[in-house]
Amino acid sequence: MKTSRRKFIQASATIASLASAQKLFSQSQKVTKPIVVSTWNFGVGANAEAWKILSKNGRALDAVEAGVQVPEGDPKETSVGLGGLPDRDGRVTLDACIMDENANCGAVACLEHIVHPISVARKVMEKTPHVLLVGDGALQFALANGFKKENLLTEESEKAWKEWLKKAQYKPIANIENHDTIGMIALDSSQNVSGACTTSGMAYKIHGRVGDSPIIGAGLFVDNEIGAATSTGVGEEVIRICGSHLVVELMRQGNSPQEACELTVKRIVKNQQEKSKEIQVGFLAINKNGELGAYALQKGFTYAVYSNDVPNKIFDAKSFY
Ligand code: SD4
Repeated sequence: MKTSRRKFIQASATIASLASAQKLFSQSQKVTKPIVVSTWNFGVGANAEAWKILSKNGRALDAVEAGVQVPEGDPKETSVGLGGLPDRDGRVTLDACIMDENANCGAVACLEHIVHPISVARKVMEKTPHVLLVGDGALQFALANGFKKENLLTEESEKAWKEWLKKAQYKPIANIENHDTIGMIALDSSQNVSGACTTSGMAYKIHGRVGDSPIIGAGLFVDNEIGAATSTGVGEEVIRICGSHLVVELMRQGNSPQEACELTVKRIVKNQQEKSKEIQVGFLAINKNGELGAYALQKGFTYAVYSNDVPNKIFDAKSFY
């Protein structure tokens, strides 16, 4: 009796979620493809580069790689690539991942000396049977694939680290830099979705610490049937809930990207009532209709949008607190 009732409930739930998923795709909204969105204000420069590819009917995958290379190569951006703030030992260690419309994905974590970890991640995806390479193995792989070994610690970042050493307290302050990890997701004119995420991670972390950004399902997730999501903020809290995967699965169940981002942030609040008041985490999502969602724990999370209707503008995400 109990079993058949459970089966009935399960069947009804499946029918309900199928119905809402269909509702999502039968909405007669204007599809504003191509579209590219990325986290924080520096998303504008990155979007502009991605748009060069998308506007010529290029592939979303190529667009997101080219886009996030912009902050990676900018020594003034202290949270991504060259010029990223180091770990507590003064070492710049980078995390990145990339995912395409066929669920192919590649990632590197704790990679040193390479300006464009996103392109190493793409090589992992395309040239190896693996998804994630870390540390020295990732570096050796990069060098074997023609990447150049460089010093990523700029004078400014070294100075900031030496200042930090005076107290040596690891205490991330929400939004303090107002430009952190770049997560970028795009829908191209062939209706394919891809994403990229790259960062130097939390400044002054323990050497070897890896955040959410290179973890498929945490910092980034793409499902070409549904859409994509990416995250920024304190990566530990995103990993704990498989954040970006959760956003995409909530969209699959019929939620809009906005609703999905809000439900995901609320999951963090539910799990970490006290801690969630102090830290920042933000999610950004798009679905196959070109609809957007963005939501964060705290005020101050911004994102940049570029489409035919929105010429590369910065928006403020709504927040829980
Ligand atoms: C990390 N999520 O390493 C990254 C850092 C970040 O805003 O996005 N900071 O946890």
